[in-house]
Amino acid sequence: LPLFERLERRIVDGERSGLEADLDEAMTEKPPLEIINETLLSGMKTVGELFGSGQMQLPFVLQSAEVMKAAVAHLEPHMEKDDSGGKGRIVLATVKGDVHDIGKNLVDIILSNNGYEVVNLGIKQPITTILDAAEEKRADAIGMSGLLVKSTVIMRDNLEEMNSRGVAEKWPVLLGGAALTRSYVENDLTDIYAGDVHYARDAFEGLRL
Ligand code: B1M
Repeated sequence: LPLFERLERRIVDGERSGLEADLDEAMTEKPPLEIINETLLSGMKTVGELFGSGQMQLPFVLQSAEVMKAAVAHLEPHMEKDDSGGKGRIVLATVKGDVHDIGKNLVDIILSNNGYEVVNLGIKQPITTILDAAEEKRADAIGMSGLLVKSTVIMRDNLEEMNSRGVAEKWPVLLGGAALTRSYVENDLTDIYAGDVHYARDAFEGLRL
């Protein structure tokens, strides 16, 4: 297969050996972020479709996710950087009950490389932990990621909790993840929280917001 098709295939097949060499070659043709956006994410999309339609079993999805993570880790040092952290600080987490973290970690990379300081709490984070960290780190914003439909409900609960704690003035909230839609966030969630709530379709929209 040609290089970029081969790379995409590696994600779908969860094929790790030779990955770094292919990525190095790819970087002679395209910047790392373009490789992620155009090639690797396209592979993950196929994985999602295969899994969703019952043509791929969970252990193979996990393998694909691991190859995706290894690829991003290999590309990350080659990205253009403003890692001053001077633009502001955001606490980032995947919400309670949800283990998906590839998207969240991409958001971390994009923000960190563009002058923001990111406190990445990891996966399955209850709102109390998120708020404690935001308080302790004196964060300027909170970002929540979630890919399960169930996570969209958790986000709603989290915003309710934040509202009842009266923290709306302190923390604007950025929400993202495949199960969310712009209309759900803008129609159903913005009224729950007296502070700003924004939906980001991808990491770049997150950065812009
Ligand atoms: Co899971 N999974 N998974 N999975 N998985 C989905 C989400 C699913 C849609 C697959 C499917 O059925 N087609 C489905 C959810 C269905 C639903 O809720 N209705 C699903 C399921 C069912 C499950 C399990 C329940 C399966 C099981 O156990 N039976 C289980 C859940 C466990 C749990 O969370 N409690 C599970 C487990 C897993 C793996 C562990 C195997 C693995 C995750 C590994 C990992 O993340 N470390 C996995 C994977 C890889 C997927 C799919 C295939 C790919 C997700 C991914 O990484 N995409 C996924 C299919 C899909 O999403 N369509 C699926 C690439 C990533 C870059 O995209 O995270 O959307 P994404 O991020 C994007 C944007 O959304 C945005 O920016 C990114 C791009 O720039 N974004 C933000 C994300 N967060 C943001 C935050 C922001 C801003 C933007 O600001 C804060």
